[in-house]
Amino acid sequence: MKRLLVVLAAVIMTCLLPALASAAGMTMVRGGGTGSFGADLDGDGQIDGSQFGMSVAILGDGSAGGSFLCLMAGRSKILGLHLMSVQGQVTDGVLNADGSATFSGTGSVNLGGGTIVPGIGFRVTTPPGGPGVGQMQLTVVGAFDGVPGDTTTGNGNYDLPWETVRSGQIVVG
Ligand SMILES: [Ca+2]
Ligand SMILES: [Ca+2]
Repeated sequence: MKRLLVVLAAVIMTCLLPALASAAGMTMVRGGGTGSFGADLDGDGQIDGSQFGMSVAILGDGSAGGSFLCLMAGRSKILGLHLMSVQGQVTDGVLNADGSATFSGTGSVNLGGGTIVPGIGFRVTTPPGGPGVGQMQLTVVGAFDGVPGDTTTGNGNYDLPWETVRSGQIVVG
C-alpha cells in the first residue's frame, strides 16, 4: 500500500509538469484526486470511491502516451474483489465531441495481498472538471466480468460505474 501511495504521488507530480503540454497538436489529459461512485457498491454501508492520477498525451492520430493509476485505498474486498489498484501505460486515446477524452492501454491490476496481475487492458473516459463536475469511468478489459460493481455483465469486461470527482480535478486541453 505504501508503495502504491508513492506511485500515486509520482503520477500527480507528473501531472503538474507544464512542459508536457508544450508540443503542438497534442492534447493533454491531466488529473489527480479522489472520486466517488456515489453508491455503496459492495454493500458494506460505505459509499465507495477511488483515488486517481493520470497524465496522458493524446496525439490526434489515435495514439497516446502516458500513465494512469486508480487506487482503491484502505478498503479490503472492494467490490467483492481484493481489487486495490489499476496502474498502466496509455497507448491509445481520442478526444470526444463532448470535450471528454477516452484513452486505453495495458497495465497491472493489484488485487492486494501481493497478487499483481500484469498485462491487463484498461479503458478510461474522462469528462473534465473539478469536484462535482469532472467524471471518470474505468473499464478493466477482459477480466472480472460480473463481479459486484460491474455495470454491464456478460461482456467480458469489468465495467466500473461512473465516478464523480470529489477532490482534485481532471483537465483536458
Ligand atoms: Ca461500500
Ligand atoms: Ca462487464
